Amino acid sequence: MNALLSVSDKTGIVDFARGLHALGIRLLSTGGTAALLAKEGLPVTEVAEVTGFPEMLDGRVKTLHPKVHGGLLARRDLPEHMAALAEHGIETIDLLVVNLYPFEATVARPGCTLEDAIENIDIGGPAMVRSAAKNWKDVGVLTDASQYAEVLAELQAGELSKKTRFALSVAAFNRISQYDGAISDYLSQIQEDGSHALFPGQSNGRFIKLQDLRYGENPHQQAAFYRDLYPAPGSLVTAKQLQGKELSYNNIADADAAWECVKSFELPACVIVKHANPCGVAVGRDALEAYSKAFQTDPTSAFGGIIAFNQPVDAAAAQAVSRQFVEVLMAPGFSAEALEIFKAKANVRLLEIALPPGGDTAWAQGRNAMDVKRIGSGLLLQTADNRELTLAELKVVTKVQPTPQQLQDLLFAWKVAKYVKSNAIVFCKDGMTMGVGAGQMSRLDSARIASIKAEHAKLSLAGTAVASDAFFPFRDGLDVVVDAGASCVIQPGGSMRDPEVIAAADERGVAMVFSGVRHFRH
Ligand code: 93A
Repeated sequence: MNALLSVSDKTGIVDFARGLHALGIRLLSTGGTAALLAKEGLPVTEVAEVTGFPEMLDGRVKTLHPKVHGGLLARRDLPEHMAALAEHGIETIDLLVVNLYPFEATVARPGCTLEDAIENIDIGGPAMVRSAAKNWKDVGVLTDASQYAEVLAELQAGELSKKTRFALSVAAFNRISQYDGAISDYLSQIQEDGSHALFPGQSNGRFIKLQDLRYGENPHQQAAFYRDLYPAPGSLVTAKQLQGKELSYNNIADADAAWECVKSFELPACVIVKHANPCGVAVGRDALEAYSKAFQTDPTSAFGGIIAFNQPVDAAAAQAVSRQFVEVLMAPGFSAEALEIFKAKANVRLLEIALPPGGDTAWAQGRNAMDVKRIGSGLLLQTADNRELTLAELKVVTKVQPTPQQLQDLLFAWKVAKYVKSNAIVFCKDGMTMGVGAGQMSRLDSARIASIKAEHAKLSLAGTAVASDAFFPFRDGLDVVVDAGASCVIQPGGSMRDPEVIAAADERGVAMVFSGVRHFRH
């Protein structure tokens, strides 16, 4: 019986080889491995001797030879195969022990050059592993030192079982797949001169585990946090935690919702999120004003919220925020005084996160190009809802024309509604939310809840702008928001009963614009 040993990581190989030798197994090996075994006093035949070819091209070609691959691939149950081996003077190789050039460890080293990486792509090793693993019925293949003890014990007791050989083959293909994955991941993110390629901002279907989480949405669920291999700049996973307790599953989900919303504004903005919905959104002159307005929308819900800013947090904003119970606070930066203020609140999780570069593409907006939703044994995939609305796209459908101020409020309300779970009804005025109705099965109930919330917050909805994420199927939805105080409305339009709803708006003397876009969010 012949065993071929060719390992980069030489841990445990001498003892294993000694065990094989004691069983009368002949040892074949490549340069470095052979030298080590010989030094330890083991009889070993160099592969170069078997092939009649020296190792060449700096070791790039060592085992890539029919004498090796023929010996690994021949089916022992086929007389033609065995005759071919005999004809060409090839001996079977029945046990293969290979671990590969350390590609993963090489590219993980800081300063690794493209040349280093390329030289550490093993070709002959994986080729042999594939040959042996394909021919698992006749060949045992070991790809990791952790397998030596068990395999040796089994050989000492007789021979490798079919079950073991199959398990070794599966493990071998898994290892090769992992190895090739590492090569493809590394090469995909650099350019031919070794410099970093631009991030595509799009998942290539591969994720890197950032951390295990204490638990999932609930304590009885296990959870972990993964990021795309190449995150878009300004996306949540690029955030740096400056202080506070470890992020929880719900913290991360809510922080994402808050960040997605706040970075869509150009003016200084603040978004407060609870259970994935914004419960307060506002723009202002500065962080403090934006926060104060956002907080007013729904002070009750803001308790324990996730707060996001799209500009650095200064001392004044930090002072104001630190008066409330906050789970996570995220911003593109914090002044030294702001950091000092939060030092006294060690539990508050502070996340520093750079804004995306900006532009038209999902990548430039720090967004995913695709949305994925897991369903029972399947996936739903869609391009992300990256649609932004401009003033020019609005279509006034009523006799009453909105004033420029109303148009501003309508666009603001529309922007917020996009980040509110459907059915979404959002009342706004002067760059702040005045009532948010989220996640109801009936649009009417969302409208009612929004006005109840305004009542709780002691805000008047008189003269507000209201956004509805989808059209009003009947006039009743419009009546509810106008009864609550809205003086102008934005909605996609497109209902069979648009004429009825427009007539109702005219009858009630409010302005209504159609956006032509729907923003369901589930
Ligand atoms: O350069 S290779 O891709 N060309 C080969 O023909 C070849 N054969 C085995 N690398 C090759 N190997 C690898 O060499 C093995 O996978 C193993 O990692 C390493 C062992 O070399 P040595 O025994 O000289 O230390």
